[in-house]
Amino acid sequence: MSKPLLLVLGDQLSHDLALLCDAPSNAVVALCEVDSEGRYVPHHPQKIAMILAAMRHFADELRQRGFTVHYSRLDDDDNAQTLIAEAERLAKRYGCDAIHVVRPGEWRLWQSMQARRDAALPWQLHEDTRFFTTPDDFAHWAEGRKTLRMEHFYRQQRRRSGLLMEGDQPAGGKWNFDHDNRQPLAADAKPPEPPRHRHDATTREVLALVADHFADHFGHLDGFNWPVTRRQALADLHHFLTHALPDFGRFQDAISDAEPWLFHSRLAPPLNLGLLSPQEVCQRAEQEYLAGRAPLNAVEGFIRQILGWREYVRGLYWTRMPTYKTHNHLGAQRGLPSSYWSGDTDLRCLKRAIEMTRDNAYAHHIQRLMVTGNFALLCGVAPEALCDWYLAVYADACEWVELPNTLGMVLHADGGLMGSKPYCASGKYIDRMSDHCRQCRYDPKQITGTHACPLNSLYWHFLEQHTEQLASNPRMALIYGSLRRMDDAKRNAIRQQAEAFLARLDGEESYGGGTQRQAHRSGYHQETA
Ligand code: FAD
Ligand code: DLZ
Repeated sequence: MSKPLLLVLGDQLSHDLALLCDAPSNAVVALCEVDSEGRYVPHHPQKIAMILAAMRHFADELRQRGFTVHYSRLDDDDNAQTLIAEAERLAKRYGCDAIHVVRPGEWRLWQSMQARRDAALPWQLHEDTRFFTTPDDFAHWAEGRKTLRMEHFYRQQRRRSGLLMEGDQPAGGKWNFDHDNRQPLAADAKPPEPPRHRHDATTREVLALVADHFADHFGHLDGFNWPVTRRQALADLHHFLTHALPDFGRFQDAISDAEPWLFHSRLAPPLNLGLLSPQEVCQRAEQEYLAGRAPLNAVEGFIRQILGWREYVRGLYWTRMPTYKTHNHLGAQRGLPSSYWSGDTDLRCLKRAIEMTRDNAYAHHIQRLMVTGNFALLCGVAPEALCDWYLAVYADACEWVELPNTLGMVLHADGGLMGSKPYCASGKYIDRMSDHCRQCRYDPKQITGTHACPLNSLYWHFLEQHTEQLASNPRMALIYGSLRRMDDAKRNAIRQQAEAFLARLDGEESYGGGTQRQAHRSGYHQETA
């Protein structure tokens, strides 16, 4: 009788994983802590601790449910320290004749597993059924379309799922309530404090292990408060629905100098790990609307992020890889500024986004898109360098979701497949949506001079540099009209201001052009070696 090894990865911690539901009684379930997964980019210690603690708790739950489980610990002497090698070692040890695994969240692993389908010890890959859509569903939707706009995909997702539908019409008569969702933080708004999770012996042991092994990585473990069990994740979901969802919509785009979480859910890590399902999260949010406890603009905005954006970027990733990762439409070549690791910058908005990232392994969407993302876009940071940073520093980072957001949405490197225009912005945007500029040494109203906000000259410089690629875009017509109307003296002054800033940036140590990036990525190709 066949005896399978069922490999459960660190972001597949769901009891309804297809592999576990259909497991034969002789199956051995393996969860493997391995050094290479912690280092192929220098993951934030909070992210590593969250994943390893969640894996250990999940393994205990599986044993309680009667599964035979092998758990490889990071410091086991015989640990092979890569997922492929460790799974094959365990399969041999337990006399298994095949290794089964659900589609991993990153192409590099998927590719190395696929390559072993016909090996003497064959790997068998199973579809991940924990999303609203499979990559095949997305490919079917995309077939024959000239553009792949999220908004069109999202409408189909609403119809298919029935979420926020009244018959065949969207609840409230509109698909999208975003025009109500663009307010800066009101002075009297009080974002709720996230609930604190108790660290049991398992979590404490992992925190000590990670502190010991990954002390050289960006970030720290102080205040670690990510959920590591389904029970803790459900507590976070309940807290969000009760205390933050009603204001999620109107303050969705707000940025604050002091408040890291605002009215965001913090649910991406437990969703991506599998502790929560996207279906249950969306259904619970819809319930709040139906019960009259949260307004439609908030609930629709929230559900769109999960039912729309999350599924859409996953579909793009799996249908466009591996070439997607190589796109660089704007020819960006600069290394990652060293301030992304040190937080050492005079731009208050950038400094606070990086500090919050270091302290929490979290920054909300608008910080990622319009602060760290916008600055990198305007400076021409190379996609690979920026993608590696986002993949490393956030607790929720996984390539299937990180790559389209960074390469496509932030850097416009896919040439507009994902977004019809780049999200470039000057200091004026940051001033409108945040309270950073009041505490910054730069003035968002000045374009040139020692006090001018660097984002202003960088913004015009970016537009000028990319006239060929962007000026014919109808959505950029207005801004290119303003650029054309600028007199030569002003244009020259702006160009000089931006180039002086970029020259200073190039003088600092940067990451992404060569050896430092290679060092951070060592181990990246170990699986295929
Ligand atoms: P909320 O603001 O509360 O949103 C609710 C949920 O919607 C999130 O938990 C998430 O599951 C989903 N969501 C929201 N926006 C997006 C989006 N654009 N794409 C996909 N899902 C979305 N999200 C990740 O999960 N992992 C990543 O590695 C990641 N990298 C990103 C990199 C960049 C450059 C940008 C601009 C965005 C990235 N995002 C990523 C999307 C988004 O920023 C995070 O999902 C969100 O900030 C997580 O915080 P939250 O749970 O409080 O989200
Ligand atoms: C991110 C991560 C880390 C740090 N460590 C492990 C690990 O030791 N074992 C494991 O199974 N998974 C880990 N992960 C998550 C994997 O990197 C993730 O499963 C793949 O990137 C595919 O999404």
